[in-house]
Formats: sequence, structure tokens, C-alpha cells
Amino acid sequence: MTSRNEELFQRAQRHIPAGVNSPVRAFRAVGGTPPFCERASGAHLWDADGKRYIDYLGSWGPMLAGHTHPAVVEAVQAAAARALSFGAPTEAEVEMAELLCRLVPSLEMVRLVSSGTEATMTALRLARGHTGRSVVVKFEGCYHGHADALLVKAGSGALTFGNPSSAGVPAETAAHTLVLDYNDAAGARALFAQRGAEIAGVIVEPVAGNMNLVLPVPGFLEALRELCTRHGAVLILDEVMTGFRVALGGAQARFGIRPDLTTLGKVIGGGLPVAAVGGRREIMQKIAPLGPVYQAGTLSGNPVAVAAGLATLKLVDTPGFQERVEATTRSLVEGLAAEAKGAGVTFSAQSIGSMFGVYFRATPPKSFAEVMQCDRERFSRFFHEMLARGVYLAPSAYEAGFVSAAHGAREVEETLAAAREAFRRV
Ligand code: KE4
Repeated sequence: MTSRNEELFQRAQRHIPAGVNSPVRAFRAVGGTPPFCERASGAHLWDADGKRYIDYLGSWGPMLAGHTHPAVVEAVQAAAARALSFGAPTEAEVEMAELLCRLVPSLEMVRLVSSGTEATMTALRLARGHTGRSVVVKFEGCYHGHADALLVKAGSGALTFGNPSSAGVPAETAAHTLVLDYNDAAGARALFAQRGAEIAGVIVEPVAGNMNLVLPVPGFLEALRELCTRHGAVLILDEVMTGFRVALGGAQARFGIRPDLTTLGKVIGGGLPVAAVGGRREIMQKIAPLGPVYQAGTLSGNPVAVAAGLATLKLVDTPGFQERVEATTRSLVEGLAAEAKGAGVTFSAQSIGSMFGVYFRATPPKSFAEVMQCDRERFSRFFHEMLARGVYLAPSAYEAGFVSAAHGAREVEETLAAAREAFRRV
């Protein structure tokens, strides 16, 4: 009997490319039919066939407070009843800017936008406008959204499709983007020694989450900070994913790095479209209409989306919140590693804050090259064994997983019980 998911997937593909509105959702990395989601609550989501899953995707990061948290839903309903959009300034945007600048100390000013891609695209333009230089540096396996200048050996979706750079990006554009190896401080030093005077900015995920989870090795972020300072380049920490997940003040708080610009997204919208670019006042004052770097957006700072973000951040900024969700995430990865060991499967896992990575490799990868050594076929089999048992992991060996405040001991126990069986079948 054809499931509703399969029916909907067939129907969707008639009018939507691959049936999805973002590539990774099509399950091409793991195969099979993606569940069409109907509703979610707390740590769970339900698909069109009424099947319940423990959700470790969390909409790719935003749902840190858990799905449909009453305080967030109530704030959205109240905001929507007042207005869906003005295209004019609102007090809520001022409150959001003040809150972000309090929680992330490197932010002196911030501009709200509607997606992480807009935030990183704007950060690059600001770096170029501020320095008058054209070259930008990124790292292989990192993904910063789909702006032309950043689709050069991007990670995430593009990596999953084995398509290290995208069609439609002019060679002239890609030529201004230099790609280094993540965690390779020596390579960064060599590049700056050679071309430091040309470099407008360096953009990096301070904890990489788009080639699966890869942690910065000691000294890597510090080297980027020192090199950018010495050569007058702008250091951009892309915290769209790590913001409020690695720590309340972002990975920059955890690792003690003060960037010149930061990009945020996901959690700050609580599931609705809010992202931000912010940082040093001297640079942010270059943005229109104050300065010559143009940027704009019809729905930037949308009142309903900002209401969801504010309500989420207020839940996240409470005593013990980060510690609790970090402890749950740690118990998950420790349990998974123990189950794999019990089944004699070559596997490793790690977590930082409420993000985690699982790898069919003996030890967690420290670089893009080591990520590529992971057994992705075995991951795909594991993914489907877990999905069949009601556990929804990220549908790609090159993505991180996410735990919410709504996940607890019961969800971890159910997940480990599913893994106990799954590891014996992969
Ligand atoms: P969006 O344009 O998708 O809102 O954000 C782009 C982006 C920027 N920077 C980082 C560090 C990101 O992780 C992202 C988006 N992350 C992916 C997950 N790998 C979004 C999922 C998707 O593409 O559907």
C-alpha cells in the first residue's frame, strides 16, 4: 500500500524541483522517501502517515527550545493578530538588537535579515566595502549559504551532492574566493604571507557543522584572529548554526575569540525567518543608509518572526538551560558510542553544546579529508534503520545533529534502544 509520504513525494516532484524547497530534504544522500511532516511538539514530529519520530534535526538548528513551545506559539499568535508585516520599524526589532548585543558581546550593532545566506552575503560585502579589497577566504567543508561568492567548494548540500562548486557561479566571481583546509593554521599563515594585502575578509564556521561536526583544533581560530588583525582583514565568524547552540554567547564565547563581524540565524528566529549580521560599530556604520555598502530586505525584522525569535531567546537565556541541553546531548553521544562498541561497529561520536556528530570512523574527524574517510554507505543504512524505529537523524553523513530542551532521558533511552538494534543490522 503506498504511504501518504510516497504519494505526496510523487505529487511534489511534479511542480517542485526534486519535490523539496531545499536540496538536502530530498534524501538523495541517504536514499528513500522523505517523511512529509504534518505537526511537531517538543522533541517529536509526526509525518503524513501518522508516524512519530524523535527529532534530532530540529529544522537544522532553530528548534533549540523544542517544537511549538507554548511561550513561542503564544508570542507568534499575539504578534500575528496585531500585524503580519509593516515594512517599517518596530519596537520588537529594537528589543531584538539590544538582546543580541547583550548576549553576544562582540556585537556593537546588528542588522536583521531573513536568512543565513543574506547575513553571510552582507558580511562579505561589508568586509569588501570596509577594506576596499576583493579577496575573501573560506574553508573547505564549511557552508555559509548559497551566495555566489560562497558556493566555492561549499559543504552541506553541495558537498552531499559531491558537487564541490555550483553551476551558474561565474569563474570571475569564484576567483575572488580562496579556499583553505579547515583547521590548517599553517595554510592560513602561508596564504596571508603571500596575499595578505588583498584579503578583505575570512569567513569561518567557528565549529564546523556542515561537513558533519568538526571542532576547531587549539590555535586554529586564534591564528585566524591574529592574521586578520595583522593584515587588516575582517574576521567573520559564521554562527548561523553555532549561535546559542555551542554556548549562550556563541562559539566565540566558548573559544574566547572576538570577531569583527558575526552572522547569526536559525535559533534567533525560533523557526521563523530571522537572521542577522553584526559586529564592530566602525564596520556596521558602513551599511546603508548610513554608509556606502548597500543592503535591504522587504521582510527584514518581520514582527511575527521577531516575536518567535525573542520568545525563543528568552527561554534560552535562562539559568541552567545550556547546561541541561548540553548534558542531554553528551549522554546521547556517549550512549551511541557504547551501543556501537557493544555491536562491534567502527563508530565514533562527539558533541559540543547541543550539537552532535556521529561518524562511521574510529575517531571523530578533524578535517574535511578525514570526514571523507567516514563510511557514508554504512551511515545511510544506519539512518534508515533508525528512521524505521522512529528516530529522525539528519539525512546526510555530512550534517550535524541537534538536541532541544524538550529532549530528556526518556528520548535518549528510546534512541539508544533503537540504536542497539540498528547497529546490529548495518
Ligand atoms: P540559510 O540561508 O539556509 O538560512 O542559512 C545558510 C547557512 C549559513 N551558515 C551556516 C553555518 C549554515 O549552517 C547555514 C545553513 N545550514 C543548512 C544546514 N546544513 C541549512 C539546511 C538547508 O540547506 O536546507
